[in-house]
Amino acid sequence: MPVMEGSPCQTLKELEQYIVKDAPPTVYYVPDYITEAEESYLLQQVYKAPKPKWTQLSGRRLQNWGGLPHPKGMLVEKLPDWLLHYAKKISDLGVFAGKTANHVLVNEYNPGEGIMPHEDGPLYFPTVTTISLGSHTLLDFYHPVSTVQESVPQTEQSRYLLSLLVQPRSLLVLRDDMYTHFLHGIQGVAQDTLTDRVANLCVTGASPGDCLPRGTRVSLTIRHVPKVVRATLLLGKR
Ligand SMILES: O=C(O)CCC(=O)C(=O)O
Repeated sequence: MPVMEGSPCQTLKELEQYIVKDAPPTVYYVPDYITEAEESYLLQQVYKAPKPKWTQLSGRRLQNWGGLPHPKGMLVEKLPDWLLHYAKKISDLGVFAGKTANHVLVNEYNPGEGIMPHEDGPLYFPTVTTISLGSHTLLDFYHPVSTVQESVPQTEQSRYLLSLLVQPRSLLVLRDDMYTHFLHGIQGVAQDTLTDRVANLCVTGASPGDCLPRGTRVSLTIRHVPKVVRATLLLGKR
């Protein structure tokens, strides 16, 4: 790493201090997990990637690193050093049950962009860790659509659970029900008005009623894909 690092927590025990108590199990939110110098360095690396590395989707663009997760196993591609460093550092917290993260999605959202409510699904170890760069966002959580017939139609509004204010340079860790049961998404808006439903508000220095204009946010979503196939196996050993 070419820049001075910040390390507010290095063990699972230290991570426990950052549990968001007003959310269902389990959310860890670590403000200033990285320094401004690390943030600039990571943004430089993201924007140094060759153009074809980007995939444009409606509402965001992304880079996929590590391989494409697949039910039959992900064909592993080594992470570049700048991502491997953080994959190892976060894995050393013990959040992937002793395994090392081998997959990173880089998402870029301009103001007004977002991602539909979704689950991350069974191809990943059920923990997601996210470093945010460049701007805040509001990550919203929803109850899944109920399969029992309800008397009133279910809407995104009626399924809404809570939000998390995710600030630049923070680390967010979601596991347990917050990973496996609830859906998460980001509204495609250009500014966020905070409410008392933001579960980590007290550690962000923000208040209900605050209106935060969004800038361009880049998220590094760092995960472990347990089922992998290696190129040497596919090609056969000589
Ligand atoms: O950008 C984020 O923080 C969320 C990304 C996400 O939900 C995903 O890549 O599945």
